[in-house]
Amino acid sequence: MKISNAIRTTVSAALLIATPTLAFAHATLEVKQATLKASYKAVMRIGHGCEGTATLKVRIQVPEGYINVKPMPKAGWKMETVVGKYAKEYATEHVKLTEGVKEVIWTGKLLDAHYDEFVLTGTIDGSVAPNSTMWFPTVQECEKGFNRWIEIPAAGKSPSDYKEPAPGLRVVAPAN
Ligand SMILES: [Cu+2]
Repeated sequence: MKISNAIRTTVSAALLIATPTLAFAHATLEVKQATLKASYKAVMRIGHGCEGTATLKVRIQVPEGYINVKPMPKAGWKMETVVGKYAKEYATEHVKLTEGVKEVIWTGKLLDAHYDEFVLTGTIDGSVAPNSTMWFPTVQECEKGFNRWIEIPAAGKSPSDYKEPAPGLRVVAPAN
């Protein structure tokens, strides 16, 4: 009895340790919650390459409502942005924005054995629905193959139900 309990405890402890590691392995956002009408720094964590090969390109799609986005350049990586029209006009404190960065592409090399982060800053517009999730579809192009982190969970499902879930950001209303 005592032994089996000890084993069970060990197994649960191992699971507790293993779970964050697994989540960490995909392309994931470091901070998974943001506040409406506030700035948000998106740190995309790339935990591994594709089938053991190095990542040569990382493409991050910027969700609608994440406005005034500026990507952070990375030493050793070429960075490109795709600028396009927003679905609507956003009124910020200073200007009205009708277009902005919709996608960021970094080209370089990240070995499968290594880890790196790709960073954007911007603002979560006040028109985004509170308690909704904004998705940041992310694609890794590697020496061999791709990882397409673009699966958006259907109603009632969670990202962990999918093999290549899109990184998600929970948006909440500001505290009163
Ligand atoms: Cu993974």
